[in-house]
Amino acid sequence: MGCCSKRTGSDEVNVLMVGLDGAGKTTILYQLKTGEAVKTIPTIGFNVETLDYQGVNFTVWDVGGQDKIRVLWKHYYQNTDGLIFVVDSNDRDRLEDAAEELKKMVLEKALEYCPILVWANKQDLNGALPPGEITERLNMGQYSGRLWLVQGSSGTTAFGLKEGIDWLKENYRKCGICKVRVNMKLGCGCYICEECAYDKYSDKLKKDENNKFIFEEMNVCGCYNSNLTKKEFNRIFNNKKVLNERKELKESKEAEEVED
Ligand code: G3D
Ligand code: MG
Repeated sequence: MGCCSKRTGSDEVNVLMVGLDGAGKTTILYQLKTGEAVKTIPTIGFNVETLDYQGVNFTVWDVGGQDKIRVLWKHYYQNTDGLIFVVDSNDRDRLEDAAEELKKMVLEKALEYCPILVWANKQDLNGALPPGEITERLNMGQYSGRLWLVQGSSGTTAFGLKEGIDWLKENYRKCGICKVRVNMKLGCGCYICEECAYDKYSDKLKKDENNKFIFEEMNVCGCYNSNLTKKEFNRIFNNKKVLNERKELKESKEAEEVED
């Protein structure tokens, strides 16, 4: 094992579960709970429900029409590893509102590395839209840079709940070095953020004939698994180089302006 840590089942995962009121969050929470009472913490203007379930810490809120208190939620964002959005697949009239609320959460800076699990809930009802249609109505295609899954579920029958949690546990990642959250899995199964990869390994880089960085060693992350693809690291380093060049350009322009 090298610098990158692989996820293990014993890790704690902090998830934020949100959705419009009536989507089924509380029902899901009770469905999951293992005999212990769900702890409800009253706070100013809204309720937060929490539950620890098999190494997953759930924090649950209703969203929608509460923009004024949204600022308070930021206290809870900081340690969030995954975002769960629960949607009532039978409530066609409010799917647009749900899509809007989902987007607000996804765009939160503090949640940018979180995988997004959508529970397309109430699949037990005859009129429920299937997960594929929920995917379209929530316009999930716009989140192409993110890890997301739309999983059919039913809070009342427990259908799809385990699958969703397993997916989240599998898809939340922390950099093996600095522990920031990353959404990139390397071919070897290790995780590392761009910053650490660049800082730690840039001296091992060579440039090819097109002046692009090439990484020469297969076990760049420090593990002994040789499945790592060069393509992945080339992408990181070339992106990083472009970002650095832009930053330098901006700084030199600012310096010029100061001189003027
Ligand atoms: P919320 O916490 O997101 O606001 P709740 O939602 O868990 O309070 O659920 C709202 C209503 O939807 C509840 O019905 C609950 O029983 C129902 N519900 C939740 N999940 C499901 C599901 O998967 N299938 C079906 N059929 N119903 C579900 P009531 O009648 O108590 O308002
Ligand atoms: Mg509730």
